[in-house]
Amino acid sequence: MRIPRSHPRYVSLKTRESLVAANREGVVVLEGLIAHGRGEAWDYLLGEETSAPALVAEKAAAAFLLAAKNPVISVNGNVAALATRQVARLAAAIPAKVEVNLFHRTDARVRQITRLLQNAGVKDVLGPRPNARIPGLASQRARTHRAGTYSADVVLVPLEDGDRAEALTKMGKVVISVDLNPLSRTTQAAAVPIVDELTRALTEVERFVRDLKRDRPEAARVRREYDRARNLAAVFGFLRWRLAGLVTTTKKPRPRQTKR
Ligand code: PTJ
Repeated sequence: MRIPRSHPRYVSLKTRESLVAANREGVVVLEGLIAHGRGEAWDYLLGEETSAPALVAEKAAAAFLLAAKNPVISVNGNVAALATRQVARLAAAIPAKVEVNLFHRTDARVRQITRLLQNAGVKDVLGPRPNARIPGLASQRARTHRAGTYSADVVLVPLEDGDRAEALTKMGKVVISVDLNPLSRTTQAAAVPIVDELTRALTEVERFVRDLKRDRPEAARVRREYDRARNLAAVFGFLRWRLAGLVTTTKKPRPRQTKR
C-alpha cells in the first residue's frame, strides 16, 4: 500500500506496513503484530518521544554494557524487522555479540533473521545450532548459545517475554530490557528497564555508549548511582503528568445552560 508522505501518521503507518511485509516473509509472527499494536498504544500515551526517565535508563544501560565482559544483544522477529541497522551499530560500538532468540522458534526463521543481521553488518551472529539451555524455562526461548546469552554477564533483551527476563535474572545476569509497557513482567524483572520505543532506545543507547567510552569515570558514576526503583517511579510520574495534560487539552467547553 502506498502511504502519502503528507499523512499525519506517516511514520506509524510505514512501520506497520513494514511489519506486515516482514510477516508475509516469515520474519515476524502474527503475535508480533499484536505485540506491536500494544507497544504503539503505550507510545501514544507516553507522547511518542523519549522521556527524561527513559534517557536516564538508556545512559545506565550503556554504562553497564560497556563494563560487561561478555555483553549480548538478543534479537527476535520484531527487532529484526524494525531495527537491524540500530542493532548492528550498537553491537559494533560496544562491542557485543548478537544472538537470535525466538519465542516462536523455527529453524527457517532463525536462518532468515541471521541473514538479515549479517546483511545489516553484524559480523558474528549466534543463530542456528544452539548448544545450551537457560534453566527453568519451558519455552523455545530456553535454547541458547554457550558462548552467547548462556555465559553473558549483561544481556540486552528488547521486546522480551517476562519468563526469560526472570530466568536470565535468576542466572545472575544484568538484564536490560526495552519495552514500552511499564507494567509488563519484563519491565518488572529487568535490572535496567528502558521504557521507550525500540528504535529510539537503541539509537540513544548507542549514542551514550560512544560518549561514555571517552569518559570512563562518568560511566562508573552512572553505574554506581543508577536507581532502578526511582527511575521506574519517574516513568510513572511522567505518565501521570502526560495523562493530566491530556485531560486539560481535551476538555470541551461546557454546553450552555438554556432557560426553560
Ligand atoms: O519473534 P518471536 O517469535 O520471538 O516473537 C516476538 C514477540 C514480540 C511476538 C514475543 O516476544 C512476544 O509475544 O512478546 P510480548 O509478550 O507480546 O511482549 C512484547 C512487548 O513489547 C509488549 O509489552 C509491547 O508493549 C512491547 N513493544 C511492542 N513493540 C514495541 C514494544 N516496545 C518497544 N518498542 C516497540 N516497537
